[in-house]
Amino acid sequence: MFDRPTSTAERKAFYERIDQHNLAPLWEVLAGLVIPQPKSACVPAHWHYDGIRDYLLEAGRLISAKEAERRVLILENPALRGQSSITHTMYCGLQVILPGEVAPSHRHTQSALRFVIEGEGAYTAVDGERVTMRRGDFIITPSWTWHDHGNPGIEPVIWMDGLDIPLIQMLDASFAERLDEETQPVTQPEGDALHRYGANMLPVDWEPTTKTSPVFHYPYERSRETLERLAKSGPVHPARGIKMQFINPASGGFAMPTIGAFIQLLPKGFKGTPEQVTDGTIYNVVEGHGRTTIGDRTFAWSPRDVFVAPSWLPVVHEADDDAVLFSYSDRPVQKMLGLWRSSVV
Ligand code: GTQ
Repeated sequence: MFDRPTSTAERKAFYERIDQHNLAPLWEVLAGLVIPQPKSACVPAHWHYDGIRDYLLEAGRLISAKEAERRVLILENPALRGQSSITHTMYCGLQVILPGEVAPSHRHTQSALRFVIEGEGAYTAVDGERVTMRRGDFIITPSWTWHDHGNPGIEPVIWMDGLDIPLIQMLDASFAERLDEETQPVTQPEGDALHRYGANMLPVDWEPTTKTSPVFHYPYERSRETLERLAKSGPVHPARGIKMQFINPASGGFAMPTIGAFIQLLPKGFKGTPEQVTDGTIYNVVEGHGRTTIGDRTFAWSPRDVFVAPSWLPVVHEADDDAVLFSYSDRPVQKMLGLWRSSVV
């Protein structure tokens, strides 16, 4: 869109002189800075769960959850190696906790989500309340909330961690601290927040004090039933199937201000139309088999796989059987700033 001016010996000499003063000419770089449409440095990528699971269990023999603080293998975008990023704003990891282990209590300004992939019997505690993690459950640990994980059960439990680590890093706004005790005291019975705030009612005198959802557990059982019913009654969106976003019941907005999370059902035989969105999106397959084409790459996925679609590359989903995809992105940030765009209206 913007043309780069021709270079002359005189101009080059000028650039060299000003370079010593930490100055640079905009007209030499403008075309690469203000581009007509997003061109992400991130690339589409797909991780087969079967391939990662063995490494996770191997990590389980190599280091304890306590020593590691969090025993996680980070899924790095192949174009962003070494940056602990799956997109420019989002982090993704798979965390494993073995029977009897505790991942100690801490809090940080980074917001986190957990999406449970395998195993039962572990819990995450958020600000005094424990939630038992079940496959497909979506759990949030909002910015600056105390959280620890434990596994009193009998099998390894594995989940996906989605955090806004790269975004917070870009803003230089990271604060973190550890609790003196390994596990935080339990002050509420299990399920309290979900009943108190998540039943389409709010306590009559309750006012929000944070920008995050007072509900921190979104059980799969509920979201799955909703998808099932909506798939029967339709309409099915041509690109998205039946797609819902997890909300903060106190605001109607996203559950956390920096990370948006979604769940969608693609009915058996679904062949989607392309959609481009400005939020690079991380997907986790909950159920079913299918394919997603992202730009010029096609990934054939199975349950528990993770794949990532960078900003603005056309995404096309196809499902062989009824398929459910969980996904997350920085959409709330983009929407709040008036930047989010989709090619589909
Ligand atoms: O569980 O608190 O994957 O603090 C990375 C950083 C998980 C966590 C991660 C974290 C956590």
